[in-house]
Amino acid sequence: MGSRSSHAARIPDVDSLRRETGSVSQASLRRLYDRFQALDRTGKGYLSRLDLQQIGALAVNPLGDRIIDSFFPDGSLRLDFPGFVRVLAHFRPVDEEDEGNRDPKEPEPLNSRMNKLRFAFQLYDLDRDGKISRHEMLQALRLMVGVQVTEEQLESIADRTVQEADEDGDGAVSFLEFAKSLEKMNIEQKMSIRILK
Ligand SMILES: [Ca+2]
Ligand SMILES: [Ca+2]
Repeated sequence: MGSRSSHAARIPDVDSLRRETGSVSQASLRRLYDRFQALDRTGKGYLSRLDLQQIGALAVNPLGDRIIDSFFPDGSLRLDFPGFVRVLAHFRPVDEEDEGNRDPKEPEPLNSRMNKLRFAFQLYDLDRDGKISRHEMLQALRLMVGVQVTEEQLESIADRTVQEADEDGDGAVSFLEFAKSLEKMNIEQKMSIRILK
């Protein structure tokens, strides 16, 4: 394992990356860098969508394609290492020790509950207007629910899901409504994939 020497010194912006992502350890960054290089089979120096589809946890996730989209904001086709770490950091479990030691003046780490929720929210809010419409809910459910469910059933699930979360009655789910409706759910566990540890 790790016969290829990838020194932390060669990793771009190590310190700012570590701060931003919630103090990912140097060793984890090095492992991630190895992973990045392994996924980059042809040694291009960046990753494409195709490269990311090799990640097993994404391949089996019903919203995997949308998660892959979030690695490529603004229609870019190339993912560099800092971008790779930033997106993966949302999936890193919150370390209670980190939380306790965190300097309150520093920005909230990407793996905080709030940032995990924000990340999840934008997987639904396709047109980025800050609300999940009934139509967007339906599209997401279509990906998540098996083929045995009829279109009619799907529409009624979408209606119910939106209605239950929609507190101000505008027919859509805002980020706050989304966060509130997930309050009781263990998003920590649902959105933690042990990639970085
Ligand atoms: Ca929307
Ligand atoms: Ca609403």
